[in-house]
Amino acid sequence: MVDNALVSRRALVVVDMQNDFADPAGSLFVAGGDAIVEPVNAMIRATLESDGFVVYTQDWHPPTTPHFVDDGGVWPVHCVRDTWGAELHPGLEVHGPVVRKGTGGEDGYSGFSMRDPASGAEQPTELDDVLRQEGVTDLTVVGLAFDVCVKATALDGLTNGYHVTVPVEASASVNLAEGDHDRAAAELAEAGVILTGV
Ligand code: VGL
Ligand code: ZN
Repeated sequence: MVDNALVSRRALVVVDMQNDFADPAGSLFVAGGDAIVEPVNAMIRATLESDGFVVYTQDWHPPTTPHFVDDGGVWPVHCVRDTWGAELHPGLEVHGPVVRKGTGGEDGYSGFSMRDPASGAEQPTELDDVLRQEGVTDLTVVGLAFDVCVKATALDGLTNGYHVTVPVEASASVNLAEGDHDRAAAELAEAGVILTGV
């Protein structure tokens, strides 16, 4: 008989590798975002070759939302649903489900949950269900941006009971405020996320 507690399976969670973040012409281009497409692809292939699972998140906003600076938020307009900026980067190899977040105008920093900016109420995305159906126990979180959505997804991964690793070389930070990258790295390490490549 198999003891399920001894069976582990890894998922690669590819966060928000979308034109607005990963293309230099994108509205919220993350410096170095284009340079991680190929390293992320290599990790996607390696994960599938070792029987892991690959899942993608996609920031998917309505045209106006309190997430955007025009409507009281902090971010320039980005990843508006059904636009070029919201599409996954054309160089990204897609071999797994895509989980959208922010679809109802919520902040949606974490791939696991969406938060109403007005009420603070949180509701889950389907990510956790998808991972459990696949028997996933361990997460490697890569993509954009390290100090925003990768961080939030990794922290929620821990909360939801996964072992979480973030390879820093397969990510990049937006650094809205100077020092955000280093603060995010410290916060992740403190919480129990394994950071590699630092
Ligand atoms: C993100 C800022 C706003 C991200 C999403 O994917 O890291 N950053 N929305
Ligand atoms: Zn967003």
